[in-house]
Amino acid sequence: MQQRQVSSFLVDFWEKSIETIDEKKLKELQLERLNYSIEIAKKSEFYGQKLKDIKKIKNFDELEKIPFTTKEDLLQNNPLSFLTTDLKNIVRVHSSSGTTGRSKYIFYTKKDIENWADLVARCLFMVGIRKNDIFQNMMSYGLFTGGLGLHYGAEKIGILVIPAGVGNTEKQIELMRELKTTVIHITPSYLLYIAHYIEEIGLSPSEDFNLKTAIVGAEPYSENTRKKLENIFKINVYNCYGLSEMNGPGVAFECPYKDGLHLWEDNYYMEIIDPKTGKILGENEEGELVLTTLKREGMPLIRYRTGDLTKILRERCECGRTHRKIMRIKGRSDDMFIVKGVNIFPSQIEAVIMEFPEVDKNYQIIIDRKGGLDILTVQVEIKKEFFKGEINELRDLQERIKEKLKEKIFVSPIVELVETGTLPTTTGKAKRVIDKRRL
Ligand code: DLL
Repeated sequence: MQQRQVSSFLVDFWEKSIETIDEKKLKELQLERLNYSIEIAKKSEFYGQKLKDIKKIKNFDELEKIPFTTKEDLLQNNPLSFLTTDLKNIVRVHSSSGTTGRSKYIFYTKKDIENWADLVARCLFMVGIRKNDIFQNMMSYGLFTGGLGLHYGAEKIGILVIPAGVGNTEKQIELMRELKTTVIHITPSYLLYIAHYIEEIGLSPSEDFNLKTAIVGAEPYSENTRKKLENIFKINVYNCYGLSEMNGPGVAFECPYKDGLHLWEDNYYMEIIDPKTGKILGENEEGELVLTTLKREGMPLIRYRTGDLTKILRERCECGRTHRKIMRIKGRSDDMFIVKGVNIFPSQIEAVIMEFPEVDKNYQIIIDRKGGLDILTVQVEIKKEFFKGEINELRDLQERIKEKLKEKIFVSPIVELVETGTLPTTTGKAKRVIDKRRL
């Protein structure tokens, strides 16, 4: 197929003007938009009272006077109390469920949807996705933002979109082969599962498909998992971060340098805080990401605590984009579990086990308590060829994984090696940790 060129207007829009805006100008723009957000937010019932004494902000330090907005605020208040406009101006709602079982609702005006699609298009364009690509969107369509969010962004570029949705792996593979899909959007756990499925049915992930790019996000995964996926499929895997409260996917995205995610600072003002004290931290200091929407009109959120742990990278990117990068999300502060008094994130365990070539694509973490003692078990799927090998070699592998884990997480786990295909799989967000102490 002949390469169709995007119009020079779009190239200007995504590639030159906004992405590489001069740093000083970006700051001015952010300040102007912060004031816009605060003013417009005051129109909502929720912020009306909260922000009534806040005058025009002249520098970013003054932001500290504004209280954070939390997930609990969204869960406990009437969803409509966040609206800045009449419901008749709202054209879409998405939602995501909170841990308590209640849902957070996010409302969009027509302009909000347009703007979000532009942001997603910017992300896709950045990693070389163009009109002649075939894009299979393997994320759930519906209230979850991963489906429609990427769909509209991809359509903006003019790509052929296959709205495959999540699940039905056999159909996904058929679509990929028949329509010669070049780009997919998928969660890391589902992509690992698909790789396994493809091998099971006797196809080669790297040779029997036309894939060149995977956009992978919606849940934490390690750099080693990315490398594994890139090796299996011989494609580029780019990390995409977002959350419903901030539109959905497309808040931050990796450029071809794959060394952190550019967070679109003309649309979101970011701060990193100490999750315990709320104190603002500097660049290169790890903490909780706090975001303020800068362009959203229907439902602005001011100083929203995402719960996601990361840091702002000090080093500027070689790609030339001025929007600063954040480190791959380490996890959510509420993902962390404590075993024998030690704080552990599932991503730390994943990073260690995925380093071993014998390890296949799935794992599970089980925490239990016996006789007052915490017991951490890591179940790891091992590739068939190794699993069928010598028992002594398996024991040796088990020991090596255990030692490496102990070195990294400071707790000695029980390591159980199981054959590929044994552990439960999911097409949506993976549930890696089963904490039986809480059952
Ligand atoms: O997961 C939006 C999304 C869809 C992002 C598709 C990327 C791709 P929620 O369901 O509201 O929205 O969940 C948001 O998922 O706060 C993070 O904890 C986690 N998350 C999302 N992307 C990543 C990522 C969507 N790339 C929550 N790495 C966020 C790590 C991620 N965690």
